[in-house]
Amino acid sequence: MRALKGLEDAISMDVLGPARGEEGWAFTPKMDDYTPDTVNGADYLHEIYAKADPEYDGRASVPVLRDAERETTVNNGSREILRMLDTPFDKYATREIDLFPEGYRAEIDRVIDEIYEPVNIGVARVGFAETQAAYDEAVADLFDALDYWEGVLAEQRYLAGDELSEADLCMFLTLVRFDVAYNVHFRCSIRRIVDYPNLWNYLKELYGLSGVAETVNVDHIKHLYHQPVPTGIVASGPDIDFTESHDRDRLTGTPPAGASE
Ligand SMILES: N[C@@H](CCC(=O)N[C@@H](CS)C(=O)NCC(=O)O)C(=O)O
Repeated sequence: MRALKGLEDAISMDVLGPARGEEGWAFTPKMDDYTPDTVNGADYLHEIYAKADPEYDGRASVPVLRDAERETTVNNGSREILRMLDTPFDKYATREIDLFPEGYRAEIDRVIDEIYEPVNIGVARVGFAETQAAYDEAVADLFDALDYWEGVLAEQRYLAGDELSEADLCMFLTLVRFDVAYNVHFRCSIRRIVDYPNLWNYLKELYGLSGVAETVNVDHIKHLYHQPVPTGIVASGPDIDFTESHDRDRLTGTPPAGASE
């Protein structure tokens, strides 16, 4: 959202390292393309939560949106942050893109709700299943949902209709990690996204939108998801080329002008 709207100058971004030790997420600026905490100079994410609320003893999760001037956290919910960047931050956007367009709003929220459990959370339900029965149920639910959206995307360019929306970004985040992480490490292995003609072409179209490719770091994805393996070995494959051409122009609808230059 930050890249699509051209909000990079309004909102800086720090990137935590992949490993979570005893103190949770850490800033590891000496490792490849991870950054220091440029706002508070913290070593650990939990320090940032404590700064906003010294009594806080819950999980310190990412993403977290911070207010650098007031030195506090604003929100740590990905869905709400996505909406904030799209609407209240719109006045700072340098690209004219509305991913919550009038006329589609109810449908966008319905789709975001519909994909959240089986797809966005579904991959983790599969990956963290502790019994065969729990795994079997979770993996079936995940692939039922992917099969369903494969059918929708055969007829429709985007998840909520002819217009690119926040729902597509929610789906993108799971799809772009799927083959390189969830399929390998979380045993989401019935099919890969490249095996679904429509989901794969849809994923390539989203990846190709202006600014999006720069937000995807496959090494970061792999190091995050593969690192619980006791040896610390990161799998080298699969070799996925998100930059191959896609076939989505066969359907009605085009991405917003600012996103497809
Ligand atoms: N409600 C949050 C959940 C975020 C979340 O679970 N993030 C994971 C990484 S994708 C995390 O930070 N986990 C660390 C932990 O649970 O300790 C959201 O959807 O934004």
